[in-house]
Amino acid sequence: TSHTSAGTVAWPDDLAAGFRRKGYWEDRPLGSLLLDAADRLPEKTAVVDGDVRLSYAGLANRVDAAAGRLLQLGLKADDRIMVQLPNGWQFTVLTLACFRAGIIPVMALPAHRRYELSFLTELSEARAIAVPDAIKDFDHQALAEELAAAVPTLDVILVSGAANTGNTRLEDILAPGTEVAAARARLDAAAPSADSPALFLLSGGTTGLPKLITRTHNDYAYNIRETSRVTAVTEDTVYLGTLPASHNFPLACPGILGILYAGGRVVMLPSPEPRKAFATIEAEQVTLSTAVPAVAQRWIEHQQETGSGQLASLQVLQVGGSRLPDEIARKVKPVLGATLQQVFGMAEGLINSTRLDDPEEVICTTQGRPVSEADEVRIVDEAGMDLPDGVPGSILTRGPYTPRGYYRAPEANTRAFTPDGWYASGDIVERRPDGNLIVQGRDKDMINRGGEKISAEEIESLVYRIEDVTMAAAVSMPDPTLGERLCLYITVKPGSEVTLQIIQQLLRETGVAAFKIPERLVVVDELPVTKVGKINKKDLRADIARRLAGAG
Ligand code: J2J
Repeated sequence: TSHTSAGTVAWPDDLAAGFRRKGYWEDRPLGSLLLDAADRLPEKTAVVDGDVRLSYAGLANRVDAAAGRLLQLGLKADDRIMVQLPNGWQFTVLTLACFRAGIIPVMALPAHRRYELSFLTELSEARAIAVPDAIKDFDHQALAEELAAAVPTLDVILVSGAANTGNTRLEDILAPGTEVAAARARLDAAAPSADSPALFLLSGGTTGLPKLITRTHNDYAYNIRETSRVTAVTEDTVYLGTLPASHNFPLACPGILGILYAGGRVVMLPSPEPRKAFATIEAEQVTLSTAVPAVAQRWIEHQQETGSGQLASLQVLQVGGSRLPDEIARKVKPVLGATLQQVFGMAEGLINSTRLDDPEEVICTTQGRPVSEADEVRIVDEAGMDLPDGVPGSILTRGPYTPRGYYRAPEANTRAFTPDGWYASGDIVERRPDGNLIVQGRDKDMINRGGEKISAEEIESLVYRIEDVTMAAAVSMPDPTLGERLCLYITVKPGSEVTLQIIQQLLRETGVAAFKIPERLVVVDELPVTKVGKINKKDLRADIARRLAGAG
């Protein structure tokens, strides 16, 4: 039987009972859990965003007041709200307010555009959306209005900054309240079940359409506790979050939520640009931060160029999201002065990491091991047979914070999950005899552009909208800064011409996130195929690597 809302796949009852018995699931909703520190440390600073500094008492007050106002707007528990906000205090207060009220945030990225947002709004049947008024020259508010006109369920638009008539100013919703104790008591009395969905994360995506991952209060709280433990988070931790906060890694591994749970301080920046990030690390005495390999590399280069003393407080730098080359890993401690923690995680659950006291060899050459004793990991061959240590194969995983299926995606579920609940992430992994994992590659059709995931199928299906394109294949090409970029191979109708500009223009007009737009086009007479008649992407990846090497 399912304890969670329709469309989600619950853990089998006997397993859920075991998770409770062993203390993995504590049956406390995230909203109250994350505000525990407000009782212990009311005066301590919880969130810093530029000039804004919120104490724990101030945060708790705003969160409860905001939860009350969201309910007054007509939203109710289990309703969905699209959250597309840059890193800032508003993101944090709104997310916690949603947890308090049982309203489910759908964690969209600031980079998403009409294509992704309309799909996600429809899939989640979102009733509300929270956006900034504009970022740079992109009018997020206008897009939200367009979505509300097109999607029947969507009728509440919350705007951070200058709200148009008819929309609600997000900062008004997130303002402090006056009757603190009463607001708290009301919310406590109506708290959501810890088995219910707390949030929707976006899948890195291998299928044609984006997928949503339901994370429950129970499973996400456990994710936060275990990652906080292995990263040694305490009240004294000062965390700098510069990656988009709606990603699982900076949100909860241990991230913003882990640091608030421990009573530490969260400092938010909308970008990892090194000058600003380093100045902030010094000003706030940051002890922990999170990077993708491309950002770690930029920070290393910036530090080598400037020789700044700004990083003295930084104790740990977590790096993950894509494979960190060993030679960059080896520079982290000597150049940045921080202990490297490699993290191989996924929004679908399983988090692996190196431990802070691991030998340097483990820290610099592996992606670590599962954070929880309850994580099950198998490395299997193509027939699903277990492989011995040292032999790379496909990773399968199950556990108390790895859900059993995507939201409303029965077909994707049959491909990504085995009948007995193992999630196949599509990564090719070697397990060493000491238990540490090394990510050797992947057998999923995805491009990992500096940690941002792009589904090849999604891009190809959009490119087929161009009449003159007869075949299309999106593949990764090697890139010295981002690791991979997106290259598109096509064949076209005889006599027709399709250029990179035409394709980029189409995707821009479709409203696809900029990071998914192909950066190089190769037009060929014929695409190579495998023995079973599928496009041979291995050959294409080799071909573009050869072309790039030749050009360089
Ligand atoms: C190689 N590939 C990696 C690594 C993720 C922590 C850290 C990362 C994510 C994340 C996350 C990798 N080396 N160190 O959610 O909490 C690739 C794998 C994986 C996919 C998941 C977290 N770390 N990857 O990246 O859901 O291919 O989560 O299956 O965005 O990223 O992507 P995503």
